[in-house]
Amino acid sequence: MQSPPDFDITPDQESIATVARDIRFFPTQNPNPRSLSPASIDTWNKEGYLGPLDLYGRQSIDEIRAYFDVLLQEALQAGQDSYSISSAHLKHGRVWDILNHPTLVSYVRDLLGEDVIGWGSHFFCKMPMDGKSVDWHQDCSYWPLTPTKAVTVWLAIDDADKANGCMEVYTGSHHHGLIDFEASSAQSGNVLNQSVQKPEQYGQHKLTPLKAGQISIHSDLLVHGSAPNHSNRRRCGLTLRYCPASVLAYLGWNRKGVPVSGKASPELWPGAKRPVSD
Ligand SMILES: O=C(O)CCC(=O)C(=O)O
Repeated sequence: MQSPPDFDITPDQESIATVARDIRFFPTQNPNPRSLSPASIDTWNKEGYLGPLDLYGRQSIDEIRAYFDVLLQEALQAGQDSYSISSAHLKHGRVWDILNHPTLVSYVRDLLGEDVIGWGSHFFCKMPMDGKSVDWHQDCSYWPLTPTKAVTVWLAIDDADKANGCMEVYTGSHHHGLIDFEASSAQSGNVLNQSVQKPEQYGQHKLTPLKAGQISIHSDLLVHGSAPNHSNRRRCGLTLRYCPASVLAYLGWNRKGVPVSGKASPELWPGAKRPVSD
């Protein structure tokens, strides 16, 4: 079997430009959500962002953090950096289990419908004072998926606040389609490689502090990013990516997908297997 591709932190824009995509926000129509409130669905459609939502209690998130500490040590010892652990659900059974967490999946199902694929998992770990930012961007600009119906769940592994570089979003910016950006480089301190300019013209700025164990959810069209960690506390978040099973993935990205709710056509999403090791 071919090994699944890694989530490319800085993907090849030229490849993505070759595939035809339907890029716009598709509002959720769900009069009877089972886990979110109807008011939250309205907020989602207006703002493209939801949070904070409670997921893990203190003991569970402490255990997940201790587990991540080991993954991070291994990555650092292998010469990689603290942003390098991606497509982790395909390598680490415990990350697979987080991607499949029933409460988390029920929130996502309320937004995306019954048939849902989880296809991404990437730790964004800002070490104390590491100086790195995540410049303003839209996730869909990086992903060869169509139509643009993917969402990210951001799980706080550590407490995240303004001082250690929590996520910041421009609510409402998901209504602007694909927004122009300038290319940027690792030398500029950006973890990714795109920078949307003057984001304030697209929406309302919002800091999104979360306590460890809480989650937020954002649309793949939402402009978001995060400032450097100026504190002596680590700020790690695990991003978990989902889309409806009807979404088409190009460039082999469907091999990362796991049906987490309902059913999926094996032609579109063959269905990755849980890794045997944690
Ligand atoms: O964790 C961060 O600061 C950024 C995460 C992000 O850009 C994303 O979830 O797409």
